[in-house]
Amino acid sequence: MRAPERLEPYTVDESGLGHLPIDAVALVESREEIELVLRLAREHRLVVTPRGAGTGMTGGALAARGGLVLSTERMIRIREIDEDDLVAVVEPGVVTGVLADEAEARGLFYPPDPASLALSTIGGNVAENAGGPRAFRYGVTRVQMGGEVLRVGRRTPKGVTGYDVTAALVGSEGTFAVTTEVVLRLLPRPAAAVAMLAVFADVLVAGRAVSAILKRGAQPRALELLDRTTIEHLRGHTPARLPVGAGALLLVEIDGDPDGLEAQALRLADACVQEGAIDVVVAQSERERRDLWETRRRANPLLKHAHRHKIPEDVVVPRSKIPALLAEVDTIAAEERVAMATYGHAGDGNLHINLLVDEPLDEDAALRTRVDAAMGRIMRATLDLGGTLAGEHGVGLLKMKYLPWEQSPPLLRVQRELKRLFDPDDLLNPGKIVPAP
Ligand code: S2G
Ligand code: ZN
Repeated sequence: MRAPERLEPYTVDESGLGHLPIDAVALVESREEIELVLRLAREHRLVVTPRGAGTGMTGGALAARGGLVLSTERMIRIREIDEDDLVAVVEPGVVTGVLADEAEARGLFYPPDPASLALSTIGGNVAENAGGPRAFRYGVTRVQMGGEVLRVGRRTPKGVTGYDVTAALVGSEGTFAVTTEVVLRLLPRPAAAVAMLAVFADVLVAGRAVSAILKRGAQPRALELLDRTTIEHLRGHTPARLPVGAGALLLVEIDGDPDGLEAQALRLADACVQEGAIDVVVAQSERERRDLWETRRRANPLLKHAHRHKIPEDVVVPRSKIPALLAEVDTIAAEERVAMATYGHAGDGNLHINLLVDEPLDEDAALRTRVDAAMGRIMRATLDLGGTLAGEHGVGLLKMKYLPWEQSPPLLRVQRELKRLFDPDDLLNPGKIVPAP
């Protein structure tokens, strides 16, 4: 497909990096077509960028060097759901939420739940290692550049045969190979789940409460933090009614057998109050619970809609360091005069610090300098607190220049060698993740 107006949607993603031009798009429908495209691309030295739904946040699906976008959006078959072995076999274009619903309809559970699950695809989730660590991935089938098929992983619950090549491929952001089939582990669907909103006057108190709640023995399946700026962007645009004047919210969810759950929820609510919550609102129905998650999932799109630029950070710190990071973010926002909204997966220590800019960045050099300085200070603060620079959005283009801040030259060299091994001609999604030496 080459008509410019039809190419346009494939030149942009959710990173805020803008439109990166391409020459054509291939809408592949089978592994054989992927093999053919990659073989021809290698013969004609054509650069290829694999793409799922383009919901990535760091430019992984953007064409850094033009060429062909290989879209798997038409590969949407759920090949198998094995209810005995708790395994699903899907094509890469299957939408995350569709698989989750299919599993749930069978009394099973596919845990990963990126906020964009209504749009994101399994192939993209695997490429970015998104969707949280709760999903156990058995293995992926990928096609390397040049069309050689590599079947890695296994269907059994356990196996350590040979090097863990699956681990190298999952999260390789489409730079090592193209996924043609994914084998995923499913879990039995928990009998019930209870979600609650703990309301705090101040985000630092909420930040401190995260590790305190977990230290009390609660094992929530999700523990999200939203700061005041995020809450005010959500207010009025979401199904759940948000408490007026909240300085921060913790969205906490537990699951398990119905009988023990109520007592567990009461203990959890009590722990939140002990740790400074001024109120705790427990969802009274499945509908209210789903509304809370729909509300949380709208943080990214609503913030993006409200500002000309929303630059999404995705850093991770030890949970005990969340308050220190939040305090540092406040200082950086004030000193660099850049508005910020912070929300995210506090239970994993993973916070999305979003820089919010309303003037055109490419027309104001002083503003660009302040924004770059703010981003750099956030990265530096994260590393100084013993953290890491990407929790689930990957590195792509957006974070590439910061990778050497966190990783040593030998480690960067190993990753360049791995890239050369899988893609010797540097034609598959080149110019991503590891900066040139
Ligand atoms: C979130 C946004 C990415 C997505 O809201 O947790 O990771 O999946 C961010 O929309
Ligand atoms: Zn996230």
